[in-house]
Amino acid sequence: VIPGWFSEISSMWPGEAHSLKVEKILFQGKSDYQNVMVFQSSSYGKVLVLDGVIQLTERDECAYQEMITHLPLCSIPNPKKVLVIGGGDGGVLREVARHSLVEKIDICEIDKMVVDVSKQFFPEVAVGFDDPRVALHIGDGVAFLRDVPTGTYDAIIVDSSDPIGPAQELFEKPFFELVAKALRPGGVVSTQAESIWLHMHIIEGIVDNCRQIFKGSVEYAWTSVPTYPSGVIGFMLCSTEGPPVDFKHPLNSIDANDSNQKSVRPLKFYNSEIHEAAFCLPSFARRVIDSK
Ligand code: AAT
Repeated sequence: VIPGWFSEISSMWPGEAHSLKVEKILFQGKSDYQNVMVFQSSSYGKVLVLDGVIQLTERDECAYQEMITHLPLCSIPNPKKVLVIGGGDGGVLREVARHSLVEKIDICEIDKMVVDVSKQFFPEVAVGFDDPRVALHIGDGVAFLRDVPTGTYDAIIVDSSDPIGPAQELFEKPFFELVAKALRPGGVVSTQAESIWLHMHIIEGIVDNCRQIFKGSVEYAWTSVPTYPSGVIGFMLCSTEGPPVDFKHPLNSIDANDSNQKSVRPLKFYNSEIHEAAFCLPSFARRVIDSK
């Protein structure tokens, strides 16, 4: 450990640890679920850390939040009801809110401290909570889904932490079954699905489960996030049986209906070209995913 630097050390990426220089620690607390820390870094702005793992930095959060949201929402004609699981920083809400056809946005985050700390230290991310369509539920995503009536949502976005800690169940088969049940026919889900460089075994398991459960499309996409382990992170995109969904060819252009969001910054990362490119996989990953 280098004094004055934060190093992200975890058994999920043994033998490597990305480091950021710390200017100042701004918050440290322990919630019922995890250790919560915010620090000012010298090169990536403020950083939110849960149990020693980076959840977002001001500089590169766009690459994750915009992609996990617009990949699913730009792939269906008129998303109206959207559920976010996790995502207590509000960044995914900010992105969902750009879609003017959306009428209702539920969010189920397990840890109220994440929400409070984000509102205090990350106003440009937590701005997502200000949208009048948003309803916040504090609780476990699995328990929340059990009570959702069949076919409620057009889209579900699972912005979850890694499968060590409170998010473990969000990577397991029973959770994906609940997600499928909560979606309307032809509804879509997008989930945080780890790194092709580090977690091919986890991805293989997710793909296997999803092919059994989602009878529409099942695809893996990825993006570049310099402060996430290995610098990349992926998403599982699936649709339920019903009107077919072609994730690789977006049919909604977000840029067109973005203009009514004057208070929110313009898109930094997402566009239709990068949407299509996100589904191109290196051969080693393509082989594993197609073999499932
Ligand atoms: N948008 C920032 C990126 C995240 S945040 C993940 C969120 O999921 C956290 O706020 C965490 O409290 C919440 N969470 C964890 N488990 C559950 C659960 N069971 N139900 C509801 N919310 C949950 C993800 C960063 C990925 C990091 C990659 N290394």
